[in-house]
Amino acid sequence: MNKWIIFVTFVVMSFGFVSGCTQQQTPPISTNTITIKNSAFIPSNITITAGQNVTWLNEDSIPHQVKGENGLFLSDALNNGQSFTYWFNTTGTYNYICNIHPFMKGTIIVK
Ligand SMILES: [Cu+2]
Repeated sequence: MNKWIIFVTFVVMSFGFVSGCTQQQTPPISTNTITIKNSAFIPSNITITAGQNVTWLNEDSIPHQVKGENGLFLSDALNNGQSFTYWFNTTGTYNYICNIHPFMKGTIIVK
């Protein structure tokens, strides 16, 4: 009986350990980072290779929200220190803005 309880406890703990690991997945490795600072995307124009991703990192003191042209992608409102990553698998020119401050503009060229 005691062995059975120990076994069940072990299984439950193992399961908790595994699910704990899956919840602590590290963010995907970013190949290209655009910093948001002083209400601007830096750099505002970048060229990447198809299949790469872009991460926008908000280092500004106010929230920003990245929005692709034609609604291709839309981040949450990013507070300071938060980031958004999008994969570009198809070549083309992608314009985007900040949904909160539409005067903030950028372009990603995917080759
Ligand atoms: Cu903004």
